[in-house]
Amino acid sequence: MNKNFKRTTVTAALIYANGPIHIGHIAGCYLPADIYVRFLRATGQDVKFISGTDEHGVPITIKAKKEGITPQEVVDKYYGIIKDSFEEFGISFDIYSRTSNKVHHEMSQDIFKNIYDKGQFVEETTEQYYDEKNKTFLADRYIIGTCPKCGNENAYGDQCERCGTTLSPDELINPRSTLSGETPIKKATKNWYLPLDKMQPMLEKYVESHPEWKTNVLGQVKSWLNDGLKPRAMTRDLDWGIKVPLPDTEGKVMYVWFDAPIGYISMTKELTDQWELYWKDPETRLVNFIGKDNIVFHCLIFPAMCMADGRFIVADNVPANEFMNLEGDKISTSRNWAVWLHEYLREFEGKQDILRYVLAASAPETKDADFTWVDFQTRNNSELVGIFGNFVNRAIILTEKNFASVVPKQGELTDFDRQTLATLAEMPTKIGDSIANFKLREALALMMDVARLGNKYLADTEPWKVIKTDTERTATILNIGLQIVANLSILCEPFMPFTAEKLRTILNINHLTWSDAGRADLLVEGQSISNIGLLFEKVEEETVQFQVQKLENAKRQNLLEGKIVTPIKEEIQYDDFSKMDIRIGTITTAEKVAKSKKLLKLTINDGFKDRIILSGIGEHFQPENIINQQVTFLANLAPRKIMGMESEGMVLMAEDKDGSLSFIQPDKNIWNGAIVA
Ligand code: B3M
Ligand code: ZN
Repeated sequence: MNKNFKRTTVTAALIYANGPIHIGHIAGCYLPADIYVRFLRATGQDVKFISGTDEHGVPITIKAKKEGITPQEVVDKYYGIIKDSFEEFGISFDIYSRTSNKVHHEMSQDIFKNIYDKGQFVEETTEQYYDEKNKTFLADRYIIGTCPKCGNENAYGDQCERCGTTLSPDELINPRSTLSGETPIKKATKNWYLPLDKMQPMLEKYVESHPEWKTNVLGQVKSWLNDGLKPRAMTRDLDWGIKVPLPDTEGKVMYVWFDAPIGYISMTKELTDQWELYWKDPETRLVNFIGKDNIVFHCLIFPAMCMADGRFIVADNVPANEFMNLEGDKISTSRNWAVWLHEYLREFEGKQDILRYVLAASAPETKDADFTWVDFQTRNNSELVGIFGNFVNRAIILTEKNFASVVPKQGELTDFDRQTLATLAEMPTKIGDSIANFKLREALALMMDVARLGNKYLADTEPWKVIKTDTERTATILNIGLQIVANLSILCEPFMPFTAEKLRTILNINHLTWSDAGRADLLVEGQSISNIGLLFEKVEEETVQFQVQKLENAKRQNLLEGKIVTPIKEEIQYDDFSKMDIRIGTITTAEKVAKSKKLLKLTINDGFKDRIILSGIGEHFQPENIINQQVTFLANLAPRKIMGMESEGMVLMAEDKDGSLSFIQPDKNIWNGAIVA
């Protein structure tokens, strides 16, 4: 970045409005973007922070089908949930809008039309899969078939979720429509393509002019370029999306990845009359924050669109993060393996900054990272409570106790004071440089070093001891301590805005900017401060347990939903079956077998006598709970000796998906000895 820019347009990915936000989205894209923007604002730069929901595309129609509601209802529902949770979490967008708005439709059609009029699209007629019953072309996700790589019979037209292979619908063996279940036919359709193959030299030049991009970003982009770009259709045969502004295009809409990035522009237009400055002036710097799955769209396809259109600037940087996993496992919406932001905000009211801190501290900047609840607890308890909170609290309490909550006078400085303040003075630039280079973990660690510096300063100067002999010196020490707190209120703001706000309330300040940071005269002598209680509280063991349990429940639920029914055994004849004598009996006694966890000794009234059956159900039932239950048992199984006791038959059980056992019982009480046939 050797150019001097006048202003910055920062965008954060337009997430599909088909589900709520989880920590993976936040750590990957929205929190880094917010930290960056808050820093730019604090340094007085002209910046607009744009985001919203992506409300088109197959992900929306699939969700609608699943929930049995219309696509419009889907996007209305999730737009609200997403917008509210971002706001409560302190993601400071200048606008959070949606691609269903009129201005967006108009802008997308204008850009499409312009590219078309300039002759930049290539028209091509191809054969696509068509569902005759539903009279519709099938998007990749609506076609399933057998994966040519692994044999999974339910692979999608774009990807096999079992082996991860990227597919095209033509590669599927035995393709079927998910709408009708029928085999689709091939039908000719015309679409408009962006000739990325022809644009490759231009795109290569663009990418080469940005050697400063993150390695993970450049890696992906270069691998696409090495493979050779192919023309990509910018229209689709679908009914949900933005109408193609050309004659005779009934039933066609824009490809969702054509209109979605245009959303950044249209939302800026919604925000301000000055929008053209933020999109057309070459002295504007465009930065797109995204997750790694959106890299090619932002680094190649969207720039190609802008180049074909000719009116807009292209990204100067695309600081994409890798993925955040959860407790060692990939975050998955469909498996409910996630920490949902709206749930966090409900369960941890007023504690946005803990999650902001933990996610920023462990963000997947260069490689995938892992969120665990234990780590959440540790970082809170030992870093936020133990370092940051502890320092601020000590400075405030000591001032309250010894100087009636008034900033005391800064007298003569010692060498140690000067040394501490010199270190402090260097920090704002260091932190700022790290943020400007998208090294947010590093920046956050440096910010915490300021709190550490404060802690060490108090520990070394021991004002609680000095006060007994030297009030003047204590005044100087606490003045310096409070100046460090004031510095923290500026430096922590990009990361922990709620904490910064509390610090400003405590110190009664509200006018400081980044350029003030580093100074030791931010608070004036005699200014009063207020003690508003602890800045951070410990996260207790129960809280962690509760969250871990929630995830365990999700895992169990998945098991239930995902378990595959065991194949039917080999065929038998009626005679094979009729050899078995299956009866109904009643359990009259039940007791645990000594030295065995699994075995219960059951007495069963079989209509003739009491028979003993040893059954391996001890881990599933308490003996006292099963007395008088009627059960089904195999009566003519040859007696077997188990742990020295004879077992006369076998109680029949059914195992549920989660491994729990169930007796096979008649639906009314019937006579013991009844034959099951
Ligand atoms: N909606 C994909 C996603 O939600 C897509 C991003 C668009 S950014 C312009 O991850
Ligand atoms: Zn496969």
